[in-house]
Amino acid sequence: MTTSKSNIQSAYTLAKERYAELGVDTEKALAQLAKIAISLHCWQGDDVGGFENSGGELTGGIAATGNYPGKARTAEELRKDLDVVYSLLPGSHRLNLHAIYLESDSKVERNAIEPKHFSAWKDWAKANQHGVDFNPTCFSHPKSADGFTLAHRDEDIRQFWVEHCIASRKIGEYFGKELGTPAVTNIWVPDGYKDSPADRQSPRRLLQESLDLIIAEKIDPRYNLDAVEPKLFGLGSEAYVVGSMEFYSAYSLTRKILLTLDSGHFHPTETISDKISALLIYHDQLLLHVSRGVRWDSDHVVTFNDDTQAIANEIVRNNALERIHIGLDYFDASINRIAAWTIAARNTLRALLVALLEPQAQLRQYELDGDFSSRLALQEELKSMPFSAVWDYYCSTKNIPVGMDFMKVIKDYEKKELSKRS
Ligand code: RNT
Ligand code: ZN
Repeated sequence: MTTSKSNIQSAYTLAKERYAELGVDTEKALAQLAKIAISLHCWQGDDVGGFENSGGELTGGIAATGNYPGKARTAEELRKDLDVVYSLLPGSHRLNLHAIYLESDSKVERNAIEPKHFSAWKDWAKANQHGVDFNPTCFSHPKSADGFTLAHRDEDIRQFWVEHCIASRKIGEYFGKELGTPAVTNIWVPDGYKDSPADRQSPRRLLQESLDLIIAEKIDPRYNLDAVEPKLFGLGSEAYVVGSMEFYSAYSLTRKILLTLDSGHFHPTETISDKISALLIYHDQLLLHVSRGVRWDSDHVVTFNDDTQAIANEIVRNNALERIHIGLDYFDASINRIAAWTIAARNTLRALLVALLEPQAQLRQYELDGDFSSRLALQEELKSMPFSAVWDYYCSTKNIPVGMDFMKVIKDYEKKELSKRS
């Protein structure tokens, strides 16, 4: 089934000419693509379990369904799995870590986490040239059991989570310093109500107060960038989420921090792609959690669909590759977890490539001329341009498996490694 090198090369030569006819330089597009780092979310590898060894279940209104065998049980296994994923992706990519992925011989409270608990991650990231991003874990914990954390009415509980988030920013700073690339530390809290609250504003005021305490200490943006992530609803917070889009949009803008857009966090027909151009007028930088919402779930594996393409198009059309941090966020336990990571990351990169191959000048000219028929015609023609020949060539030049070949590597690894895990 393997595609021969010469077929890849000749398909590319033809594709290059087809794109050149449209005024698109495929080599330039590939050079730009090679510079993009996607941040892989560590939590796909073990169903958002983490290594606190508390045996606690996943809470916070998110859920990983499925019981596919072979999930990582230790940080070492998770790193091993990630190595396989990175080996199947062209380019050099980042890792997005959650606080519960710390390593320690004894129990460490969330508000007492320190850089030293992440030194093995740092060594591995350094050795493999991965930048690292970070997240406080404000869920799956007794102090979040009633669904509230930073917006809790109890001051002690709020304070606990404030301390956890401050500690997390310091870990972000540590990674940034050690690795020479800033960590984006993203705060997402589950706080919300299943049913209609009597008072929608007080929790939001508390959240604002807590966040202000968290970001009070300035950290050099060369090392750490702060981000906040809104959401519309979760399991058990269907009627009300404290950290809504309006709340965080205004918060992040007034505090000059990053806003995170998760594609699964809006109304089912609402897309994040259309928000990008508007937000970039006001925000220096954004963080994306590329995901796929399906009915009640906001975290399915990213496919190569219209939504993913529209997100990639907007990043490229707004010339924002330097201003938008691209992370993935989903958790699927029903298929091989390494395949879940790889398929979605490859899809995201492929969508970015298609975006980079767009004849922007021509499309804009049609628009300025009021020739919307040609604009539509070209947009539709582009959908069947031979971008896959460019993608295959790109993978092949980077010595990355082409086509379904990456699944062979995953199947082998499953047999050799994953099947031995209970
Ligand atoms: C939850 C948010 C958040 C989490 C991770 C695990 O709805 O999307 O980003 O998925 O922090
Ligand atoms: Zn998210």
